[in-house]
Amino acid sequence: MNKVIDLRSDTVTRPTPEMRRAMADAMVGDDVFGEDPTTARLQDMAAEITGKQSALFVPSGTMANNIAIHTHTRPGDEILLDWDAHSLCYELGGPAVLSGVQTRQFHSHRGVPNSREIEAAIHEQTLHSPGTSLLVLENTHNRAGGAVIPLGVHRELYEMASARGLKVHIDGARIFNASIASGVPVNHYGAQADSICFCLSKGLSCPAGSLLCGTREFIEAARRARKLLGGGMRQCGVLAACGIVALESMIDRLVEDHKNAQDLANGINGLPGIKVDMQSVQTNMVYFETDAPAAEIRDKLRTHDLLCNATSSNRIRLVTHHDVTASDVTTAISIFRRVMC
Ligand code: TLP
Repeated sequence: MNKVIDLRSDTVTRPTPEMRRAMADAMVGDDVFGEDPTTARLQDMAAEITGKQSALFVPSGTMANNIAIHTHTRPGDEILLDWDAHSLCYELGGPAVLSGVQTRQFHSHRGVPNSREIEAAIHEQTLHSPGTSLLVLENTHNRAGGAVIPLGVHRELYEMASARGLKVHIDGARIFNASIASGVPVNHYGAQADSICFCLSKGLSCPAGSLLCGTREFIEAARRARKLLGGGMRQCGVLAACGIVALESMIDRLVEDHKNAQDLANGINGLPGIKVDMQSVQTNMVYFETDAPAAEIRDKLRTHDLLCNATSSNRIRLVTHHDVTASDVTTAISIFRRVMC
């Protein structure tokens, strides 16, 4: 039987044998009472790695973003985010539904926003306009091809936003990919935001969980928001144990995923009906434009046991991850040749 090569997302990664052992051995308690030692340890590690005072374990990246938005804003505020932000495109209107805020969008170039454009979009609160209270950034930027926002851009945006009284939240679902690709330690990104979250359940291969990091005061408020959203978990040390393994041993290997993505992009770019924007291939994602309908190509690839994601009518996303080897990439390229040529 052929191995199914699943390039739909790095979320499909399964826990490693070491994670499964750590789950079995984890010391646990009731984390809603603050009594789960394994979760407490993971949170301490997350705070340290992001350079923040405190951290909170939450079930998903979506919840981390929504808790951050809820905690930084008041209903009726306006928040600024990229037209292609995950929070805007894939979170079911969470900012409006859960926090009562309205969004204003800005464009970015390969995921990199322009500080002047963002500043021009800020509103002071008046009798007529809602005040802008939060800027949400995403690094790496998913719909921009997994592109990395340079640290200097974060610095400029944070200085500008802080001077204008805005908070800044970084959706760092894949901040470790950004860090490995750029050589910038995660705490340097963390220093350029009021809050930052990251996911354990993507390239780091955990079954579930994200960490939201910020000041002690922010995290205390975020804990209440987590409870409100039903995200308080009880003996979640079994999940946190995987997170500890991930932070200790799964970060450096992301370089392999990045190399595999480069090889994959090089291998398929220029095949009939496929165009990859090579400059956007910076981490573990390959997005490409298709001449034929993307869904048609996706369905053909599936018949060869190659899974991918059609993200629009003529765009497909491939994501490399722990469960995809270099030899899977070679196989994937030959399947593409068979289907496209
Ligand atoms: N992204 C998923 C899908 O929802 C698109 C994926 O397969 O890439 N921020 C970013 C930048 C993300 O890419 C994701 C997940 C999230 C937040 C949400 O994380 P989860 O799925 O844990 O809620």
